[in-house]
Amino acid sequence: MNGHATVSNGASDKIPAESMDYFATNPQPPTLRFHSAAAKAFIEQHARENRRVAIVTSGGTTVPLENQTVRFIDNFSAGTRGATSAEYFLEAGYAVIFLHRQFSLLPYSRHYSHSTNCFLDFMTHNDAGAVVVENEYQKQMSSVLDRYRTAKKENTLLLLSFTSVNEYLWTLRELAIQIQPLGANGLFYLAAAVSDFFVPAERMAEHKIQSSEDFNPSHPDGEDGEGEEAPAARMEGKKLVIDLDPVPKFLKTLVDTWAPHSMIISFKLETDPSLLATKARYALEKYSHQLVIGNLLNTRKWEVLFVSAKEGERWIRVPAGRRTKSHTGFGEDMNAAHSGPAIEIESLIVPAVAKMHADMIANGDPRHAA
Ligand code: 9Z3
Repeated sequence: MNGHATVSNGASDKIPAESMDYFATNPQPPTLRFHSAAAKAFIEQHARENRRVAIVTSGGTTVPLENQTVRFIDNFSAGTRGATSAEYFLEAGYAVIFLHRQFSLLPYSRHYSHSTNCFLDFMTHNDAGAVVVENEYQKQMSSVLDRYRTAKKENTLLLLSFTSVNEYLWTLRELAIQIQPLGANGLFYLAAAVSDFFVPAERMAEHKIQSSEDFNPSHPDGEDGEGEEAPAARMEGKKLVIDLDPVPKFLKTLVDTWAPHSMIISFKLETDPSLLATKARYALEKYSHQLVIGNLLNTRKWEVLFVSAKEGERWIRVPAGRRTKSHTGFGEDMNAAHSGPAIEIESLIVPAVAKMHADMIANGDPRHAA
């Protein structure tokens, strides 16, 4: 199994030992049982209604440096890909579990949140003094509102949040186990920007790391006086030194063990264009799932590379003149020559994914062919 040590897990297949160790040594977040209960009820409803369920992950994960967290490592993701894609999955008839970084963009409200599109800029008073939406935004806002209210009424959107990479991993595993009864009707769309490195619980400082040497415990030779390991983040002289462990490769476990019958779509993010296709192909081979969507940091809003065993490689692109850099999808076309309203790339990605999923359901997953 790609060089992973494995341990037997009784009833199920083999789980890479590092994944087992992770959950044995890093604490279950307090939110897990609420998330689990909410997901169970949601999945049961949609199983009864024979609806496909997409688990969409979104936003960046934090890596706390202290248990009582003051400082943490974070990344750039605002959750645009995830929040936008979730809307298109709903439009395609899926129920969506939106596993997102707390305070990142949300489906529907993304159109009017954060400082670039504050909802207050869309409001005014009418003659009677009531607060109303400005005339020019009525149509747009009414369409977003209708879709939002439909999702609420039909209970097709479940919002679950995480902050740290630990919360993300525990919740992802829980959702994968919960979604198993749906078989091939389940889909994972892993758009969250998950940290590759973390501070393991046993090397996490309890309290705020003191920047002043006068208030810091010393850790000679990386060990403290009592033979315990030094915290992963610590002061050495005047420097803050952080040594992180790699996050185990959970995609392998997700594909092989946690959700072997779901369709799994991972994203591969690169900054160097010459690496993107190679790294996406490598991920597909390594994890043997259905689809890798490659994207580059600087062009991710208008082009992505689909890499799958079934269809090979193909680029999906928003035509020049229809591109948007905004997270709202309205206006802000970056090109001087506009040739029509802006197109969100997720409106092209999600239907293509849904079609591959429908084919997989109709024809069976080649991974499970005898
Ligand atoms: C992505 O590649 C997403 O498309 C983005 C979306 C994070 C670029 P935004 O939130 O950005 O819309 O601003 N997500 C996955 C990135 C990732 O961490 N992938 C792992 C990797 O590249 C593999 S699962 O190694």
